[in-house]
Amino acid sequence: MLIKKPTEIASSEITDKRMYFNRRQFIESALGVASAAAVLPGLLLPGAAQAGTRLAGVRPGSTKAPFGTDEERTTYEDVTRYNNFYEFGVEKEDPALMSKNFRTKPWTVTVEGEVNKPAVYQLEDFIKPHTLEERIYRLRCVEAWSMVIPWVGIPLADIVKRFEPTSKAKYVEFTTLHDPAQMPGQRRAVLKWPYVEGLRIDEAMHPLAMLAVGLYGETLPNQNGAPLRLVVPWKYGFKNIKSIVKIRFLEKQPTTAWMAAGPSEYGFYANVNPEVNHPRWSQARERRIGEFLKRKTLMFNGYANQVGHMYAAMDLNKYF
Ligand SMILES: Nc1nc2c(c(=O)[nH]1)N[C@H]1C(S)=C(S)[C@@H](COP(=O)(O)O)O[C@H]1N2
Ligand SMILES: [Mo]
Repeated sequence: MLIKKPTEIASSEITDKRMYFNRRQFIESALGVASAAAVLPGLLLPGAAQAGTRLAGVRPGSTKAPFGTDEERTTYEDVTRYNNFYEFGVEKEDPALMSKNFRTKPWTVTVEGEVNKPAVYQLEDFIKPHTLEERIYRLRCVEAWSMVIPWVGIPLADIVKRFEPTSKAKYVEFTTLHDPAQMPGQRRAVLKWPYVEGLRIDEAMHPLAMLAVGLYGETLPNQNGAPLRLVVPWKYGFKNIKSIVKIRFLEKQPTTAWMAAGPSEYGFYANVNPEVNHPRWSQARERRIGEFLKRKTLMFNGYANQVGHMYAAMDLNKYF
């Protein structure tokens, strides 16, 4: 009997997600097992989405652009079961399954480099001076799917100002936790670990950029980047680095994990741009997770009026 492993099931990128999960459930029940989840102790089945803890004192979100949208929100179920988080596996359902026991307490955030106030913080102290806000943003993955997610977090500009960057600080670099014991994906050289991302300082100061600590009013589920992740809605999903332990201010542009993995495919800027295709596929359209027909991808993911000026003098074919 030929047993299909989840990795051999038709790609979840091109198969409608509901069909994909139904198919997986069908295969699991046909086999009488629940694939990896059955043999690895302590893991949840896809049926049991991991919930967060309710966040208090959140300034409520708006449905008005640019800090909100009246587009239908992607369901909590889809937001928390269809993820990219290679530290927990490369399949879309892996992060929800494999991050269940990930420890996010205690958690420290190191701020260093070109700042007057470098520091190592416990996460609670890092967050404490700020008011949490809800913002409903589109997330557009480079793989041509998208979601609408009500994030809870802090404007990144507020955090940048608090640490007082020096005049040499031209870029901000973010680093994910490196802990192969907890993050099984890091035991394989899929990417150069730890995952690193970066922004130009003016991008980091842009009012749309935020550091998220929650979604749907609750703390971030592990698979979504608990306890702290970046959200830059005008850029492809991979800029939205998860489980951040370090923020470093730099004079020179950092090399990000994806630039190192494929410099001809992933640039530093990674602005959503329907006119510049990925070398292997078109970026003109996208599938909103939960919908059937594809929609047109908008310049800067629909945030062109807000962010376009930062790139006005740049050739976006070169600085992709
Ligand atoms: N550390 C880390 N951050 C990451 C990734 C990753 O693999 N590792 N994947 C990125 C990609 S490709 C996307 S599309 C988004 C997905 O975020 P979500 O799963 O919360 O929707 O996370 C980004 N952040
Ligand atoms: Mo992505």
